[in-house]
Amino acid sequence: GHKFWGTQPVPQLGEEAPSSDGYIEPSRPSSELRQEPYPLPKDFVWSTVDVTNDEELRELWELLSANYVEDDDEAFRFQYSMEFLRWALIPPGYYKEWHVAVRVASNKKLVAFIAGLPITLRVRDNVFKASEVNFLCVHKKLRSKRLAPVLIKEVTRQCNLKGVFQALYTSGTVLPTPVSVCKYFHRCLNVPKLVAVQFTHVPANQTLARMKLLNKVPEKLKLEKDGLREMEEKDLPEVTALYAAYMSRFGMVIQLTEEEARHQFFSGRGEGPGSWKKPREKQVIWTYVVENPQTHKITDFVSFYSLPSTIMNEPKHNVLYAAYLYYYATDVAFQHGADDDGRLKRRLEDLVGDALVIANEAKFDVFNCLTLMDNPSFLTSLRFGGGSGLLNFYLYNWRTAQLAGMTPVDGMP
Ligand code: YNC
Ligand code: MG
Repeated sequence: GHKFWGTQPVPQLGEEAPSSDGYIEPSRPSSELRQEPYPLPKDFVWSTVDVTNDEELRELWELLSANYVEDDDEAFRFQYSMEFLRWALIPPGYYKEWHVAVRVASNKKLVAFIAGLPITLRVRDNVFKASEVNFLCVHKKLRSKRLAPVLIKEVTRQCNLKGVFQALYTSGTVLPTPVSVCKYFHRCLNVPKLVAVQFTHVPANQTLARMKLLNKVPEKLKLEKDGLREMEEKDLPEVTALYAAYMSRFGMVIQLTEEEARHQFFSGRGEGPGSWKKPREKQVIWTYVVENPQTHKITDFVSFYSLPSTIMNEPKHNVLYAAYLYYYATDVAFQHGADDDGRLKRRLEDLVGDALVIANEAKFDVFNCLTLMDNPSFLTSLRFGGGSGLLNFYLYNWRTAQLAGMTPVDGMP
């Protein structure tokens, strides 16, 4: 059983599909909310991490670098950069109270963390304020002491105090109860390195040379003639509108205002624009648009982010440089019949194919994505291979029927 999750407003395992969508517990006025933090084991104190302060940001980076998510074989561990953490944790309207930390009382050492981020979420027909919960981490030496439930309750209390009673979160761990499950797919870019660090292996009927050849990425962009270039600030209104229109295809979507879109697609960018060719070190979030050369309309955009992993127990290589497909959109989706005659699929192959060209040019080792949005349509043709990892999506205090990997919801009520 789930001693903690069994007490929380989440659908319990084996529960029937709900007949209608809605909250599990009603929102409460602040006068009815608990005003004091939850008790911590002695020797520990509540704190926050101020990620606008470089020293505190470094403390968080150190905690996560040594203790955050690892793969099942304990071969790789996420290594979020400080720039990434700063970008991820301070979107417009963020609350410093939602960056919940636990420190050792005596020396103030940071030993646990959880973050909530304000979002506007649409689940099928309902739009509501929610908290996106991420970066839950307990130091390895403090594991299995039931600290995680205390962190979760405290971040929930902090969200409630700001009038937010729903949350979205993802985890590799299976908990009550996923609203959707996605599988990780990987596109090998640097084949020799990926084989050397055992991220992948040469199949029995193949050679390394053959595998390299099969995974060779073109040097030229498919959509350059159509106006593919790095996103600029002036593109924001069009990118925001294109994002909203494209995302209306899916059953569960984070809605973005123009300011939020600026943060998600533009602020994490380093210098630029210049050539589409950039070194990997330059930025966290990479966003490209297609500007029609005649009409100057933005017809497409594609983005990915840089999230390296530490390679454990491997003498020659220490870091796996991974790019993750983020959001994209194309106005081909709104052309009559494009879904049916393969036009949308071909456009996405070109658009995401160009993201592969850019990531490869920037010397990323691998390009990852999940089976959400329209991703399943281009995985095979762009030579992504299925990985062993799954990512479960969860909603806190919201009931809805399962979503199919966030693919378009057919027969939506
Ligand atoms: C997890 N990932 O089931 P039961 S993902 C949620 N998410 O409770 P203890 C988790 N719950 O089953 P440990 C969880 N992992 O008895 C475990 N749990 O009911 C549950 N790993 O607690 C678990 N980061 O403290 C069990 O376990 C209870 O010491 C056991 O700590 C867990 O960020 C953890 O994978 C994950 O740092 C902190 O293992 C630790 O093992 C660790 O004895 C490496 O806890 C890093 C890692 C998780 C990444 C993520 C999303 C987190 C979502 C949390 C839920 C948010 C709910 C919404 C709140 C806001 C609501 C509003 C408004
Ligand atoms: Mg614990």
